[in-house]
Amino acid sequence: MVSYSSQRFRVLFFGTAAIALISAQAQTASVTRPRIAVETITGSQSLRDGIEIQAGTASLRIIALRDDILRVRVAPGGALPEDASWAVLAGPRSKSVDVQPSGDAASVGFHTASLDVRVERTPLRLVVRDLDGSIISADAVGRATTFFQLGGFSVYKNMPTDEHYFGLGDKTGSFDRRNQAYTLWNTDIGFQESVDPIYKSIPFFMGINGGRSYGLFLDNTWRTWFDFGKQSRDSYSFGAEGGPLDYYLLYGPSPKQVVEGYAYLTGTPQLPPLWALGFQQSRYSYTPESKVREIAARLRTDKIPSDVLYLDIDYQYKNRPFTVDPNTFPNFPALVSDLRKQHFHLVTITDLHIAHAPGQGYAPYDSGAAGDHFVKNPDGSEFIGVVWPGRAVFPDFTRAGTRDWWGGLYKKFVQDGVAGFWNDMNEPSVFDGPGKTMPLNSVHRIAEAGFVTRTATHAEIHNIVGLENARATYEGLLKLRPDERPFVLTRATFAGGQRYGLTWTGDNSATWNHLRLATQMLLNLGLSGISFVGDDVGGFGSSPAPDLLTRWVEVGAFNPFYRDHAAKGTLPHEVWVHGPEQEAIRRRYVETRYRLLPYIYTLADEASRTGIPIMRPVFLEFPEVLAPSSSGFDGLDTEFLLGSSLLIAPPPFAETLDDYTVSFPKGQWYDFWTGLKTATPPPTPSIVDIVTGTPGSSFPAPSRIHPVLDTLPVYVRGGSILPLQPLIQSTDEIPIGPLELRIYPGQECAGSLYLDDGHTFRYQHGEFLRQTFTCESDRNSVRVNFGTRQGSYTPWWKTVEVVIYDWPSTQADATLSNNTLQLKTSYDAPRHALHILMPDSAKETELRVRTY
Ligand code: MIG
Repeated sequence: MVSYSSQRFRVLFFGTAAIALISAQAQTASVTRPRIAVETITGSQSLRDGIEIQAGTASLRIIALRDDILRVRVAPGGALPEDASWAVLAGPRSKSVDVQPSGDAASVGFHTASLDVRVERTPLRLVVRDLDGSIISADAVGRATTFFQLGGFSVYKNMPTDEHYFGLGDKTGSFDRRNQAYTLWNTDIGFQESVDPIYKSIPFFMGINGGRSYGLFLDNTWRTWFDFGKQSRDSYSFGAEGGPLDYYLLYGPSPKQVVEGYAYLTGTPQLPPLWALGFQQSRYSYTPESKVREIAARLRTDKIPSDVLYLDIDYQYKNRPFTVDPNTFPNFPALVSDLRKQHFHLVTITDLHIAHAPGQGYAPYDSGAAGDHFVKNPDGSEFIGVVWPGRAVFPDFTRAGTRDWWGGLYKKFVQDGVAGFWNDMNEPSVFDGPGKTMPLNSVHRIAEAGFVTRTATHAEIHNIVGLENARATYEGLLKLRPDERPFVLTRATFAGGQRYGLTWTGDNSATWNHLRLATQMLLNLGLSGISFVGDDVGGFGSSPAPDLLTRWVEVGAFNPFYRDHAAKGTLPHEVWVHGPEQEAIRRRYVETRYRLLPYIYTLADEASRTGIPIMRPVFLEFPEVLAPSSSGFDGLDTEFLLGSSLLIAPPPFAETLDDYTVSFPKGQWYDFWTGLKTATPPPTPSIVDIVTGTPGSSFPAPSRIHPVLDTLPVYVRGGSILPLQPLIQSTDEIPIGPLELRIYPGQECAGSLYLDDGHTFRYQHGEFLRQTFTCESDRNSVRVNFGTRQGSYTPWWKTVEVVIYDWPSTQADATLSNNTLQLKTSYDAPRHALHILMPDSAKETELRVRTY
């Protein structure tokens, strides 16, 4: 019998009409389709770069894109479906490496330079090992591991007892995804702690087990699901309601390598403008114009460093995207330019729902209808759904021409000087639609390089609407302002969304639990390729108590995207609203953020080149904290790292006054605020401890902390070199004074610095500054090496103030390798810190400091 599904793939060759017919059938006839289990190998052929396998009517193809990345495609019929992707870049999909075929009576497969890939013949099981023979990933035992049913599929894999799972974007629930199950279906919902699904779908996760990590990315845009041990204790599983079974296995072994492999496939984030890393103030909604001016003025007079203000939907005329209400914002261009003079960048919201307003002179509708850019009903008419403007239509972002048209809608706003744009409601949210979105049989018409030109139901496209909406905005802005880095903030997205801008976690609430939850959500987003992420500081829904807002402003200062935002109807929650005492604390954290911008921007550059997130779980830098023997490491889901140097340890239950424990990863740590070393680390573990894996033996003693509202515990890894700048009130301001380089002696002491003009693409043509630093120290001396500077960008500083922590005495001899002069030093005794002022140098220089 030829299965229904294999017919479905065969008809691909007959063009779009047949596809439309079959997919229409797929929605009605699914119940009658048989289940096809992929159970026994019936044939196989080695390929230069992998293997092709037949299993009854089903077929499998496993290709080694790199020695450490496999692509696995399985189809219920003989032909694989269309090779196209919204998430994986065409480059990596088209490259592959030579493999060495292998096989025996029990299995067929191949080796790459880092993996041993075998498919056991019966029952059919894919087992991937490293070259030491340790299993990285294996299909489940004792059950059918892959089957097709009802137009979709399910895959079951082994779930070792000690394996941990991370990723899937900003899903709620616990940090480690183990023992939880998730649905990926972009949904507009004011979420709570265990609400699923929410706004984004990123079908990528990482498994970590005994120091070995791998990633699995399911490249499928339909409604998908992941189950890490809810359905079955010994296996995890994933599947989709339709579309191709097409997944990638990425080998580490370190978690960082997995993250980099995922960025190789789906792209690294764009380097945002520097101002996007500054403090941002928003509200639903600041209106009228005078309110916006008042907020801007207050930020400046209160000296709250800040860079961005937002206009939420109420600045629009009748909530129509790409309009401005002439009553409340009568002189919009003047507002934008006045704010700019006060060093504010303005970001305006532009939702995707275009008001259905034919014949009213509303150009977005008229031009969109003329260009046939809107999603259709099955009968060919425009799909209309109710959202903020009332009845609205929805651009079909799967059409390159539609994205182009959409991008052009920004022209006037860009001319007026609006700096960035905010794409909300792009799940898409439809107030009167089934499941608060559009019907699943709404019709998209894919017209896109790399894809067969065809229709697709909303069931297939739903999860990528936000991704392609953000892309349309991003690419449109690039066209309108080719030498400015676009700023796009999107709520919904899919795998690969990092290519088109920033995202936030959506409608959180002003509760302590949401502040706590945000950390795991942002960490998991970062592990899912999206580095530039934040939450609504203070909580979107309801009004935060003073202490809660203060804590939130403190923690947010160390998150990548830092924006205070609140819902309509809540009390104001700008930093000053609870009086001068609270404001003073909050100001100190915003100021710290600005002083740290050289470090944070350096991390942004690293993220844009490698995909390594700015905000990192402790295990990304210290995978051993997940080892079974380290069960003593608390704080995995509440502590986080900013880059590799800063450890942030918010109180896990900050609403209480209880002491709590800060767990330190291995090495020496310093208090960021005092510069003092934390309690001496315990002696190096004995060989007996190591062999028996005594819990916690490789970590310094944890610290008991009493939570104090004005202090967020932040620590610096010994061996760090941190660049800081003098305080500025916005990123427009050129800092006055020396660059500060803080040296925290310790093992493998190093740091780096990246700088450019902060907003153009000239950095891609050499106009940047990159420098690395190393240091070596012993009891009596520290040597700091300043590497040769790369790039042609001229920095703002003329002098460098080096601060060496843990310095033992007032006495110091400081000289440079290229100069015999004694440098001026001063000693900050309470902080054990030696300050040295030295001239800036672009050439390799060594600073030598001795005590006598
Ligand atoms: O239905 O534009 O998540 O940040 O303030 C609410 C108004 C629509 C939801 C966004 C929120 C924004 C709000 N929007």
